[in-house]
Formats: sequence, C-alpha cells, structure tokens
Amino acid sequence: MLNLKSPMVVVSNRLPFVLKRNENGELQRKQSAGGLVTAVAPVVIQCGGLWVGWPGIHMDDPHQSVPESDPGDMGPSAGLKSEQVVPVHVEEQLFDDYYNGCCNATFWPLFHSMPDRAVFVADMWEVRMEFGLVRSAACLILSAFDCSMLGLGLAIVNMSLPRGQSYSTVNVMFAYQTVDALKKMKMKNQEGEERIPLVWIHDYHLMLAANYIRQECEEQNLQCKLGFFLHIPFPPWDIFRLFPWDNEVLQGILGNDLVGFHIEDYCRNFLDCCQRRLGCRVDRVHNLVDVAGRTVKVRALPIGIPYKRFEEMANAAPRALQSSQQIVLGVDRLDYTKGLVNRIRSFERFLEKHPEYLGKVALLQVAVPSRTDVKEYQQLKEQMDLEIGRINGRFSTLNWSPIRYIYGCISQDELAAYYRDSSVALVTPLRDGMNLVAKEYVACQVDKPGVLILSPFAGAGETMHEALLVNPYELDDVADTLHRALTMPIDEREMRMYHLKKREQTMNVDFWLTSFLKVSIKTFPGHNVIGVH
Ligand code: ADQ
Repeated sequence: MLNLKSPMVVVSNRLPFVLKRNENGELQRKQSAGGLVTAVAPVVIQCGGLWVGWPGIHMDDPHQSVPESDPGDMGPSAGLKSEQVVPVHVEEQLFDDYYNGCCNATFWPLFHSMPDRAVFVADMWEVRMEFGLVRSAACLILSAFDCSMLGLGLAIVNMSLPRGQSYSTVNVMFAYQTVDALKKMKMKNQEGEERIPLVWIHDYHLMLAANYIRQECEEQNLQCKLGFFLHIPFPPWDIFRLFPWDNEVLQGILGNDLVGFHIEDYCRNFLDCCQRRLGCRVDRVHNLVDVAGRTVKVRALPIGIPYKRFEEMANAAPRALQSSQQIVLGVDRLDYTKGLVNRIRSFERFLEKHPEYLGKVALLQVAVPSRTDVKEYQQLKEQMDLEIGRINGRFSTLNWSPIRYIYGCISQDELAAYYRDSSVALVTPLRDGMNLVAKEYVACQVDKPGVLILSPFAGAGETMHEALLVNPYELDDVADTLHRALTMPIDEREMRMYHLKKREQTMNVDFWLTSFLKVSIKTFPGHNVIGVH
C-alpha cells in the first residue's frame, strides 16, 4: 500500500480521462483504462495531488471547469475531484502542430530508431526563442483564456507564435499551468510539516517542461522535485544525434532530478548522449549525470501491468473463440512500429511451409485505430487491408479464412478472453518501449497455457526470457518459431508460462510505481517527502 505524505503532481499529455459531450451537449468524463491510469490515479487521489493534462477536446469556452465524474463511474480516476484536475487548453492548430507535427512525426519515429520516417522541420521545432519570450507569449494566451477572451487568445497564437514554436510553446503552457496549480497547493500538512510536491512528467510530449517548471518555481520561490518517465525507447547516440536540436532535448530531460526509462539499454543510450553531445560528466556505475551544478539520477524502471485485474477478467470471461481451430493472436495499436505487415507476411510464410495447418489455424489480428488523421497511418491501414485481402484470397476455403481482422477497440473483458483462448500470442514489434500486450497475455493464461512469441526489440524482450524470441524482420524465423510454438509439448508450455507469470505477478504496475517512489526518496534525501509502506 502506498501512502504519500507529500502531494504528487502528474503531468502528462492527456488527462486520465477524456472529455466528451453527451446528447445534451454537456461535458462528461470518459474513463481511460490503461495501466498508467490504473496505478497512478489512486495515488494522486489519496495524497490530494493533481493531474495536469490535455482534456482530449478543444473547448469553445476554455474557462469551463472539468465536470465531476458520473455517480456510477467505477473507473480508476473516478475519485479524482474536479479541483484535482488541471486541464491544459491548447488552441487546435497549435495542438496539431505540437502533437501530430513534432511529437508523432519527429520524436515517435526517431526514438523508435526509424529516422527515415522522421520529419525534421525547423518550423515544427525551433526553440531558440528565449524562454522569457516563449513564456510571455504563452502566459498572454493563458491569461486571455482566463479572461474568457478566447478570440484574443487565438489571435495572439496566430500573430506572435509562429508555427515553429509549437513544441516548446505547448511545453511552456503545461509548465505554466503546473506552476500555477502548485502556487495554490498547501505546502504544509496539519502537523506543520513541509510537503514538497513531487512533479512527475510523462513521456516524449513533454521533454522540455521540467526546466520551464524549475525556472518558474525559482522565480516564484516555490519548491518542488521533478521526475520524468519515458514510455518509448531512448535511441542510441548515432540515431539521436540526427535530430538537429538534440542538445535542447537532452538539456530539457536533464531539467529533472530523476529520469526513468523502461530498461538499462535506454539508460545507457541516454548517458552516452549526455556525455558525447553535452560533454557532461557521467557516472556509469551509479547511472548519474552532472549538469549545471546538479546531479541527475537515471534509472531503469520497467513498467508492469495490473496483473491481478487481467487474471480475474480471464477467469470470469465467457468463451470468446468458439472455433475448433487454433488461434494465433496479435493485438496492437495500428502503428508502423508494431511490425504488423511483417507479421501477416510471416504467417503467410508459415502457411506456405506447413500446408498441413491450412484450415486448422487462424491468425486473429486485433488492431486499434491510432492517429487516423496522419497520412502515414492511413497508408498503413490501406496496406494492411490489401495484404490481408491478398492472403485470404490466396488460401481461404468455403469454411475457413487464414486471417481474421478486427479493426477497432474491444472491451477489456473481451480482450482477456481472446488472450486466454489463443494458442499463441505473436508480439513482434520492430521496436517498442516495453509492450504491455505481452504481459497481459501472460496474466490471462489461466487455463492450458499458450506460448508467447516475442520480439527482442521490445523492452519486454529484456526480461521475459521464457518467451520464444524472434527477429520480426526474418519472416522465416517467425514462421519456424510459430511452428515450434504450435507443436510445443504441454509440459514445456507450462514450465515457460509458470516463470513468465511469476515475474509479471511480482513486477506489476504497482511495483513499478513503488520503485519510482522509492528511488525518489533516495534522490531527495532530507526532504523526507514520501512514505512508502
Ligand atoms: P503503446 O504503444 O500503446 O504504449 P502497448 O504497451 O502495447 O503499446 O499498450 C497497448 C495497450 O492497448 C494495451 O494495454 C492493450 O491491452 C491495449 N489494446 C491494444 N489493442 C487493443 C484493442 N483492439 N482494444 C482494446 N485495447 C487494446 C506505449 C509504448 C509501449 C509501452 C507503453 C507503457 O509504446 O512500449 O509499453 O506505452 O509504457
């Protein structure tokens, strides 16, 4: 059980829910159910903390407050009171430039070591504008919002902020809102003890926010500690240095006191970059970086899943797959990093090599629509449709098709049943920070266990040693490994799954959160800000 003495302020691109309008036009919360929200929201609620993020909707009146959750809402962030939520309203065009332009068109492919897909446009980044100027502009926008002068706010966005400053401007807006909320927080508890808030910034959307928060807090004589967690890989120096403004990103991340990555490899990459690009003194034994008179702690903190919840869902869910065929399962966001096209081509290769499986095995691919307004993602969808159509056209019979394809979101219960009832999970991203699907599959093996096939290019490949590891670029390797999985004796499956389950059960999402907080305590000695019981 986690019990925080000091408040935690989570800063992430999105709030733990999105706002939607109901048929009467009223705003309502729609819960997000990801692992991060499930683990972190209860802690924020318990310690009277805050969650700063984009509400998922562009509001006509940004002055409007976030509604309380519906009375029947049982989601993990339902207990988060309206005053604990700090929505960051960003004008539509600016948000598009920042999110689709810089975050998804530049950082996402680059950090996944796919530089050919990355767009390096000065207009989308350019951060050389003095912090003071960016801040003044952002503050002007926000104060215009405060006065409900939306028209003026938007005019300022269009006039004084060339599109170039989208990433830094939005980071400043998040920082400004965070500091504004910190100002209103009580810094002492009932016993008169100091409560120094821990600000926990998440992911590649907000890599510059820490220094802005730090500077603003110094100016306003406020205290806080800053932690950061990157959910995607941190690439090697040779890839990272392709980004023309690489030093600014490094300095931005180093604005934090504690920096967390999923695995040691990413920590090493980050330390390399700090040393080679910024010339920082780096302690590779203790994973420390010296910068501007401070020491930043860098840690591998692999994220886990709410294991028990998935296990319970798998135990309770009715049978989902009624067919007598064996199912090979893929579950992903439709993203080019997930290796979906390679995967279905590997399955085609498997059918070519093992025609005895025709009519007996099917690949069930569930793909959640993602970033659907981006051209590259639309092209991937078209490519998937074409390839699946081609393979199904080639092998299908009257009663059987080799690939079943669901393009959409499915409920967690249904997902748990799919995991449980599949013989094999094919988790073969070309590159992935961690990959939670591999872990969820393991948690749901409550019946006769299936086999996990996993790419070593996912962070999960670092620890899930009992999975069958395959190179997703080698179609024959994947096809042969799939054959091995389908013919694996039950005792080997049980033995492998036993160890996989044991590890994920322990290293679940609460363990991840506790580890982060424990490192925070050690990072901020003397402040005694957090108690972990
Ligand atoms: P993602 O890239 O989104 O996360 P992943 O870790 O696989 O990737 O998580 C996907 C989540 O979406 C899973 O919880 C899964 O259950 C859910 N999901 C997938 N398909 C679904 C469907 N059709 N319907 C409903 N739910 C579906 C980023 C990084 C990862 C990192 C996580 C957490 O890219 O590498 O593991 O953050 O840090």
